[in-house]
Amino acid sequence: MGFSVGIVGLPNVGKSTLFKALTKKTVDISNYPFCTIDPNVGVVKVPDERLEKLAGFSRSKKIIPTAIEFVDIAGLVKNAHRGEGLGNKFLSNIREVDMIIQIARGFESAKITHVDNKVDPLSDIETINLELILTDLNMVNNALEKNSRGVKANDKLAIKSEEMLLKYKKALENEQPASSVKIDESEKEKGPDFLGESIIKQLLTNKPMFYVINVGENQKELVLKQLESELGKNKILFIPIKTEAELSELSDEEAEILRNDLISSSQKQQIATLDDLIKNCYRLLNLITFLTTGEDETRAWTIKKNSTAPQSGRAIHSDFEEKFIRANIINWQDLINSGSWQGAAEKGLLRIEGKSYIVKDGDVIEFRI
Ligand SMILES: Nc1nc2c(ncn2[C@@H]2O[C@H](COP(=O)(O)OP(=O)(O)OP(=O)(O)O)[C@@H](O)[C@H]2O)c(=O)[nH]1
Ligand SMILES: [Mg+2]
Repeated sequence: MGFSVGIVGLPNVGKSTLFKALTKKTVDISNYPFCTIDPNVGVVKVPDERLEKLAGFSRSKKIIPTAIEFVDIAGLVKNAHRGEGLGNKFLSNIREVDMIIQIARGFESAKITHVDNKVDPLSDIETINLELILTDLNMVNNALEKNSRGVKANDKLAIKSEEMLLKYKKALENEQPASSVKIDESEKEKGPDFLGESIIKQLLTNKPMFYVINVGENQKELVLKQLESELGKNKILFIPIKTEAELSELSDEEAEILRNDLISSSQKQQIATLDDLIKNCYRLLNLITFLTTGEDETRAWTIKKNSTAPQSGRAIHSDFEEKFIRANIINWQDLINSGSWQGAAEKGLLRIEGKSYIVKDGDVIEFRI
């Protein structure tokens, strides 16, 4: 199961610099059959401190982290929704990803031109958000038109579709994202032919998104605070992308030492790292990790929150879902604290779980089929 994150923003804001820095944390792609091979797609490992510890416990020969794909999407310009600057192509690249990180420029530089000739991250964000909203509005309007014949013929599903699409049209016309529309679950499931739902799934502004402000080295704290209150604290990360790109050439330990030198302690509170960014994507996608461990390898697997044990098994192999009988499950920390599998079993910490068990983050699992 692969998840992908699109890097979106105006031209020249640091998207490719961020992409290159992220792909320094790249993984051996042969372990991830779901991955796309494309120069604009990078497969990036999800940092997880538990893996080393668990591998030490099991004396594993290999550690295989879980991964997310990042897609470097070319810069959008004003009127991209009308096809300006190859807009249609780039917007359709966004349609394919599971979530969006939107980059806005916070750094000053006389050498690097800004498309609007001013450094104003909020205005960058407004421009991009409006393009995404207008793209969605086009899509909803086209769907309404296509649907109108069914409505005229009094088709029940078409009438339902229209009701639903009109809610989205109204929000988008008010420059609100599709994600702001609240839809009752009972209104939703109308079968695969229900046009309304299939369109809504494709809307760009329905995807999870957060903002990354590419800050300069000496960014004023006050400016950051103001952005935070405008956009919402949990929707924004401040990252000095160029500095992080340079640090990504170093080992994690060296990078941490230099980062401490470069960024003052008062700023450090507000400044995020690439690892923070990756973890934030994971969180917004509602993903959790379960682990497998043995002498050959210790490995992390990505699943959606609230997956059952058989559904989780599918991350490894479809047989683990289809032929699932039971699973032996223990929290990773409990396993290490117990000193051995045997010790964990004696303490009653190693449990046998059936088909309806909901897997938790940090579960170590042995599937039985
Ligand atoms: N001074 C400074 N320059 C930066 C920073 N981040 C990126 N740059 C520079 O800005 C220029 C554009 O960066 P890119 O990463 O290529 O920008 P982009 O968003 O991918 O641009 P497009 O692909 O054209 O949309 C490059 O010359 C970078 O070195 C930064 O934090 N500070
Ligand atoms: Mg670029």
